[in-house]
Amino acid sequence: MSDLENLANEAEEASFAASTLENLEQVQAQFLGKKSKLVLAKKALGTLPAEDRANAGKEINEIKGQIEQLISSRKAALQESEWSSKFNKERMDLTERLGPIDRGHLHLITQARDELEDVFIGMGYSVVEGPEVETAWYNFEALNIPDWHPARGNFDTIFVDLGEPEEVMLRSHTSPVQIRTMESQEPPIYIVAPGRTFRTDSADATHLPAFNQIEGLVIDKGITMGDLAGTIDSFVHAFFGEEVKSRLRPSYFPFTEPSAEFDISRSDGSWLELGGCGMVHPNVLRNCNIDPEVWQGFAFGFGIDRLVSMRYQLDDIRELVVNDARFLRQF
Ligand code: FA5
Repeated sequence: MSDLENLANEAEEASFAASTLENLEQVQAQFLGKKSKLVLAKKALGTLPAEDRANAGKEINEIKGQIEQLISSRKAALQESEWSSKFNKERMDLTERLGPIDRGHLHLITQARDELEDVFIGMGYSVVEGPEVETAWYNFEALNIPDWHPARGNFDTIFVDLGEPEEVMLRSHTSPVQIRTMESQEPPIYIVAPGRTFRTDSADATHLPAFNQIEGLVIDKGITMGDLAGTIDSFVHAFFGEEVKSRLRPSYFPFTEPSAEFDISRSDGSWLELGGCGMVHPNVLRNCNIDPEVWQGFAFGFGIDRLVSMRYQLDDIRELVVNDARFLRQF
């Protein structure tokens, strides 16, 4: 029995010295296994005088209970630390990329284009696109501008030299998309066509050689100039707010009759020209095999870059293409 007295202390030391679960199993075998001192002692109980047996048995069981408890709490601690070191090793650090992230955003022009599309989609229009390189038929002739027509001079056209047989150019406005749409769709038609346009204009505070327009075309029965004025008014209110007014001024475009230019009011009381519009000329409808006796419509086209510079009161439209991040980041 005297051998057993220190056993609990020895087991405690040994189990703390075990640094892995595997080591601890060896400790367990050593102190509680078949060949352990405790088991041997139990077997030897029979050799004791009868009156000592009960006490000795009780003592052995107590020591056994102590050792079992020691080992099981050490086991829990080792398991915990093995798991946590495994988790730490396999863990993904999701905080690594936290902090200020410089993500950038859509360019002002793209934002405006998206918003314009949304406004017109809300009014029942669909969005269509056309090519940036056009033939004379689409850019001019079908739009009632034959080659002798002085109005061709108003569009400072950039030509592409591809040789015979056709005259090819970068489109000088988005109006050719009117023709492409009427050729491919039956009326009624309600479309807008945003896109890039090109002219030999030198860049200055209000002009760019490559700029953006958005074209609108409506072909239906019984459409009047009143519908056109009302549409432009609703668009201006939806895009700029209720306080901004619009007005139509008589003008001239070969592809519309009557034609007008439309302006919007500025906070200082002056007006800014945004675009042109009018009732689609009967010759244009006929060029697209649409009977002007049955169908009428209106068209409009305006500059998105002008609209953006008006909206954000930019002093110089060239800010939009310089792409200085310090400028762009503000919006
Ligand atoms: C046209 O281009 C006609 N196609 C518009 C139209 C469509 C009239 C349908 C009738 C029916 P204009 O040349 O005026 O028209 O140009 C329209 C708008 O484009 C101008 O009011 C202006 O806002 C913009 N714009 C024209 N040239 C430039 C330029 N160099 N830089 C920036 N914006 C420009």
